[in-house]
Amino acid sequence: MSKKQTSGADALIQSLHKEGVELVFGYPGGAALHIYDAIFNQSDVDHILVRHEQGAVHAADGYARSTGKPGVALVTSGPGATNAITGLATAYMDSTPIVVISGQVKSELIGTDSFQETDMIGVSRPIVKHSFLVQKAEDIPEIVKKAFYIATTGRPGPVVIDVPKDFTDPNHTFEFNYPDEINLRSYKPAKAGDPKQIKQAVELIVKAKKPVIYSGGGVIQSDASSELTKLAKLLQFPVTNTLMGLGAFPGTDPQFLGMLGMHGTYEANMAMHNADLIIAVGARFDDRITNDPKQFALEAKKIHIDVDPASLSKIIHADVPVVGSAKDCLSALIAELNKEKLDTSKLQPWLKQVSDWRNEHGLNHSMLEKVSENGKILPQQVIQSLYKETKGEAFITSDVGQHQMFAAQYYFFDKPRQWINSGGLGTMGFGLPSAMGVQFAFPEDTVACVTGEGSIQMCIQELSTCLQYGLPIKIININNAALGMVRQWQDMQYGGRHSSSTYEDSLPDFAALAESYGHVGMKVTKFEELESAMKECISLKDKLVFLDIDVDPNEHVYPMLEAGNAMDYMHLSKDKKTW
Ligand SMILES: Cc1ncc(C[n+]2csc(CCOP(=O)(O)OP(=O)(O)O)c2C)c(N)n1
Ligand SMILES: [Mg+2]
Repeated sequence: MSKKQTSGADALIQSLHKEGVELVFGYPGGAALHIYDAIFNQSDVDHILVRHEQGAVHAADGYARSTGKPGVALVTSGPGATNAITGLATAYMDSTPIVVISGQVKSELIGTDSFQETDMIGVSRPIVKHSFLVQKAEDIPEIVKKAFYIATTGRPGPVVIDVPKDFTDPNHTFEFNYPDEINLRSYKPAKAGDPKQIKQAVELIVKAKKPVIYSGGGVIQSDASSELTKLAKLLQFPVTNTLMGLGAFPGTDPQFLGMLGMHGTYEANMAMHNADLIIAVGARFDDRITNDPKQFALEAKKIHIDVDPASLSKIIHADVPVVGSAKDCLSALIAELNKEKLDTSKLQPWLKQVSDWRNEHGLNHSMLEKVSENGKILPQQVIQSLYKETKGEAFITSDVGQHQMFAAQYYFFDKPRQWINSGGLGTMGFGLPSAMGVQFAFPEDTVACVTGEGSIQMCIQELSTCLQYGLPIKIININNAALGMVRQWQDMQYGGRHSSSTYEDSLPDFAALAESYGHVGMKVTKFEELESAMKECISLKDKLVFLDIDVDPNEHVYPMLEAGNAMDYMHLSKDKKTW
């Protein structure tokens, strides 16, 4: 019996189905219309119509980050493709596995400045892990197979498939075969670490007196949280997570020091600065961590475990570089350590020191207990109230700014994939669409988007998507009537000159705006109203609630590293610093 004949468009959708894709987030247009018709004619793959292509890519990204499965977005050529660029860069910087399919003008028109033509491959080249320009319809199944393999293996990342319209034409059909395997000669991601390096790592570990484990997003990406926790428990070493790594080690565990870096806790940054051994796992020593790399943790030996060999010794010299997935390398390390007689008693002075640092200048985690001196709601109190009402179990997405840092500092993430934010690119506008991706993947769970009145306006059109698909996201708008993080820098470094960081009374009534989109809008201005409003917001299980909370506009995020110095140079409050 002869196999079914398909068009390129049908083959594309069937290939997605073969990859286990259930949802595609997208927005149609001319060059993608054959693909949209193919979607209409089947029921294996659902399409979610967003309101802006940036929203589609962030939604696919949020889906990928929360599930560990690749997310998929579909856009048309030209403006559709360029609108997807910020989403691609966001996924690239945080190494998330997504596949973005862009329609392209007919192959014969490429290079002629035809209507809605953009060189998507060229424009996206520096911000994708890989890209494919389809050359004939028959290649589509193999390209899809390769795209998903590349996006999800090694250091994950976004892959673009640019499809000229003629290769999806329903009048051209061929026999559909989905390959079982593909062979990519020049791409062989490393798995387990080299046993010699693992042995060297063990030698450093058993000698260490002042160790710290510094783990990042790579641990979450490789589903290595349980191995990381096992290692930390075995060794009794303190653990700090990067912004991207929060949840990889339980946030409520006493061994946890909190986040490190620019707005990391005092104890995490002090532990890093004074350590004699740093075990870096799935983290890349970026500038928000190291501050001045020349002054970074000078006394510490560094073991660096990363799946991407290009990350090793890129910024900070690795005494023991270990290339491989965090999961496999940590398992190998634990197995090797189990052969040793470990003496944790020699760590006691160090653990006491770390605990003293925490007692001295740690974050105050009981701010809900009393109203602030000026009577205004503090942003930290909003996060604590959210934590309390969601029992620490919600998925939290965030935007970018002060609210993001407060969420990272004050919500304790006990599980990986619970905290979804744009750490690398720092994309305002990420919060709401990424929450849509999470809510689609976990329809029964509470998904809250912690945002600011600045960020939410960057993708606010997605409120309409949320109504169409009944997504009951909780939007927690920490409204300080300013681009708060910009203003904080202006306060600290530009003599308080607030150049274009406030809005001159031009903000919308967010609660009314949400209502006009068909959702529930609530406004909170007084501390006494905060907890009951939060309770009501979270309890409205089937509704999107936009909770707009006026907070003290003068609050800053602390600690904050002093630029150009070592990690122990921290501002602790408006009038206290460590030097
Ligand atoms: C797309 C984009 N543009 C500009 C910035 C620079 N930026 C970082 S934080 C910030 C202010 C964010 O304001 P808001 O969302 O109200 O958060 P807040 O800091 O007030 O909590 C800006 C403009 C960015 N990160 N992303
Ligand atoms: Mg703001």
